[in-house]
Amino acid sequence: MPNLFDPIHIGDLDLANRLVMAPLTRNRAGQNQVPTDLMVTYYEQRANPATGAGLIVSEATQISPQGQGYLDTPGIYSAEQVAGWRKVTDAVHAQGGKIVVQLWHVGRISHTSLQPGGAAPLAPSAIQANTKTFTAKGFEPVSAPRALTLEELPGIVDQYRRAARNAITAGFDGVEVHGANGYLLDQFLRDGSNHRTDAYGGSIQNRARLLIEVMQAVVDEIGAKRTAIRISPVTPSNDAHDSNPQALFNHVAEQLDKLQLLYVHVIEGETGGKRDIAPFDYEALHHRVHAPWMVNNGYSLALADDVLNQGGADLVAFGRPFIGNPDLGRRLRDGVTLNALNPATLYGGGAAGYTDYPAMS
Ligand code: 8OZ
Repeated sequence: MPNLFDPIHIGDLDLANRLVMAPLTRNRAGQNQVPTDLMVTYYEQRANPATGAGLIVSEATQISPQGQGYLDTPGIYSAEQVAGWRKVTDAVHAQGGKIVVQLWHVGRISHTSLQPGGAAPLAPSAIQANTKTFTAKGFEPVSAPRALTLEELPGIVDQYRRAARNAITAGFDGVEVHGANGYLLDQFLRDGSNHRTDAYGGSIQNRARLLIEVMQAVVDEIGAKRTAIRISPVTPSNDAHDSNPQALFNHVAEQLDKLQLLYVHVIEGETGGKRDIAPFDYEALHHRVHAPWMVNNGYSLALADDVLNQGGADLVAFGRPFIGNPDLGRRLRDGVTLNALNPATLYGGGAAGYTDYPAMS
């Protein structure tokens, strides 16, 4: 059975190893939400599979202006943004690396100051989330959202489709649709945030409808071999909650299986927190999906090798450890102490705490 540093073929990609850099929001995009040269350096530092990741998942990237919910996150809906991302993907590929972009619509996790025209954020239902976001004024409660109309939903699907096309133009190896952490697609899935009475609310099938339509549209646009998804069945992030996550995600897994995706990425437990926050049978999902299976959340090298050895996953994503350690792969392989990350420079700022963490000499 494989370990973390064994190669794997997924879709049309040859990955040098199974160590994935998880998506990490760092709030360093430039004017008009365009990726900057500093971001090019940050990804380039982590891209060589001999020292860094076998695959990078980009930070969450909004598919439209309405899809933004935090200050200075990048977009992938304008030509200028696509040109900025092209520099990132060229730099990653020059290092021998691979990179997919995470496509993001925050839904209700936003603030009027970040929305076009100061409008209310969009959501399945007009229910304000009990959480905060990061705006020009610092951490602020998210704004009260308005419910999307039935007529608006095809437009949302189309935003994902166009963003996927832009991702290919920008040189990405594929896309990971952000279906996790209480953002728009997860808001539709869960009965805590979706009180709709139309074909997109009520039953599990109805609540999963938008997610599956988005996945089908992206598959139709760029192909299943370049399309992946991230889900987080039990995370309480961003006020996400559901009365029966096992039944909900068993259904989602069955629907996703039909699409023969590049991979399915699952956050086990509370995003960035406890792995055992709620009982959940992840194997029940894994058994339903034949696509490559990526796991995430609090993995050590030993835990990663265990899950790979036991056939419990094909890929393991590491998030926070990649922030302080551009050469995380080499450090794990050689048993070298990891750099600690500075929490003060996680979200926003410049090179400090971003591109200045040292690699081993
Ligand atoms: C941390 C801060 C802001 C956004 C997620 C995109 O949780 C995020 C995110 C994380 O998926």
